[in-house]
This record gives sequence, C-alpha cells and structure tokens, in this order.
Amino acid sequence: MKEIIMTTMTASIAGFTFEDILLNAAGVYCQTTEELDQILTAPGAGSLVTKSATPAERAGNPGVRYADMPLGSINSMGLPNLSLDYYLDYAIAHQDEKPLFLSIAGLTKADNLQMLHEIQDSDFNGLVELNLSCPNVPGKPQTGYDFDTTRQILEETFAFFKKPLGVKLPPYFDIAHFDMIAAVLNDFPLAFVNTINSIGNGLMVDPETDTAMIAPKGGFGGLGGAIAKPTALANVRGLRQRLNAGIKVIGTGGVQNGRDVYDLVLCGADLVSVGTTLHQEGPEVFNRLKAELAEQMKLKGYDDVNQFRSALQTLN
Ligand code: RRO
Repeated sequence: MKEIIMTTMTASIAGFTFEDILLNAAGVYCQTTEELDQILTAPGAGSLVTKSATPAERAGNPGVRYADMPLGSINSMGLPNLSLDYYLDYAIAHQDEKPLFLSIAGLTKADNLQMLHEIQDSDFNGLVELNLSCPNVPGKPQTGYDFDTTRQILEETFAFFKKPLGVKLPPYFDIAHFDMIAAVLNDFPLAFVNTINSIGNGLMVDPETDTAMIAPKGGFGGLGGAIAKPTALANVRGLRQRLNAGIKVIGTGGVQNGRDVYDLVLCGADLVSVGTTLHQEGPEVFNRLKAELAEQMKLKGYDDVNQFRSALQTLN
C-alpha cells in the first residue's frame, strides 16, 4: 500500500486532472446509473465513460451478444443504451466528483450533430467522446475507416462545438492508414483520441456445439481482451508518434495486469481504459491494476508515470 501512496499516477487532458489513470472502456459497467456509480466510487478508477448514447433509447441486438473466449471476448451488443438524456443527466449530476467522459455514437451524422448541439447547450462541463468505431450495428460501417466522412463530421462539429471533444477510433492495421487518420485528426482542436475500439468482425466457434459463440450478425463481433493487446499498443504508439502534442491519447485494449497498463503508457497513453477484464472481474479490478502498475514502476525505478510515458525503446 505504501508504494501506491508514494507513486504518482496522474494525467491531464483539456485542463482536467485525473487523480488515477484508469477508467472503464465504454460499453462495460456503464449502461445504468447503478453500474456507473460503481465505477465512480471504485478505488483506483480516475474517471468513467458512459455507454455510447444515441438520441433515443435502444435495445441493441437480440440474443447472446457477448461471450468470453480464449484470449479475450467477442461482442455484438448493437449499441444498447438508455439515451443521451439519461447519460447527460448522470454526468451533470456527478461532474464535480471527477472529470467524466460522455460517449455518443449516432447512427448518422445528423444524429451526432444533434446530440453535440444538446451537449453544447447543456450544463455538462466534462469531456465528450465521439465514438466513430462501433463495429456492431448491421448496415452501418465504422465511420473511422472512412477518412473523408470523419473529416466532414469533425468540420461540422467544430463549427459550433466548444467543449472538450475526443474521438474513439477503430484499430488501424496499415501504416498508411495511421498516416491518413492522423492527417485528418491533426486539423482539428481535439482534446484526445481513444484507441482502440474492439477489433471489428471477428468470428469464434464454440467447439462443443460447432456454433458461432454469439448470435447477432451470424456470429461476427468485436474482439477485445488479451488478443487485442498488440494491436492496441501499435495504435497507441502509431498515433502518439503522429498526432499533435496537444491531442492526448487514451489507450484501450488488452489490459489484464499492471504490466499491460505500463506497456500502454510506455507507448504513449495518458489514460488507460479496461474493457474485457473489467467485465470479467468487476470494478475491484482497478485497485488491483493500480497496485500491479505501482509494482512494475518500482521494479524499473520510477515513481511517476510521466517518467516513462511514450518512452518505448526500439531495437534500431
Ligand atoms: O454496443 C456495441 O455493440 C459496441 C460498441 Br457501440 C462499440 O463501440 N464497441 C463494441 O465493441 N461494441
């Protein structure tokens, strides 16, 4: 416990100071006020993000839509949420306790702009995460893979939106795509990017029954957990190297232990969010990860995350 107290694990984004660098990944433990309360009060959690919202409540995809699998999880939730108003009310009610993230994921550009107008006109004074990467709504491709549409949305957004805004990105798999998305994002006054969303449209088989592990979309769904770690590290690193210094990075993907958190910070993450492992362990995971991160830092002789953030060494 002594090491935790003496170790500094803070970050700042858009003038907000986070007293711990961990939070939930959007979608996990954040759909209801009961779940959100648990993250808000969890030791070791420095913030929370609300479930990505649409203008109206959505039930999401029917049937089994999340499954644990070897090396992680697969999901096709389909954007179940209780509406922007629900999460906006919660965020406004609790925004003086910690800096909070409100996530939105409109199914159309018009929906996103409408929600951003509502947030702009509200008393919310935290951070907004615009989710451009939901992989699971049938017939709706991930916007983050369409660089022109991403630019168009950001142009229309920043024409009126003045509160701190970031984007949740899908994983990119080609160096040219890192260059292309960074060129778009660097043209806007973004507060942060959050990378990565789940690795879209994987498929996993239950060997007992020879069936797909989840029901929606014929079994196709987003992959998270350990299997996502190298892709998350590459995206955090690749974007940190390319984005303006003023755009902070939230690293998401593959966190199971304190060393995983350490690695995301080493690749450039300011904050680190936890999805699959939070789903599996519950909010106690934050204090475990915090203690394990402190242990890793002690092994390396660090007492502040700023001492090794973005400090990855390479072999040539
Ligand atoms: O609700 C979902 O199916 C979902 C969303 Br919006 C997302 O951004 N990422 C994900 O893995 N699932």
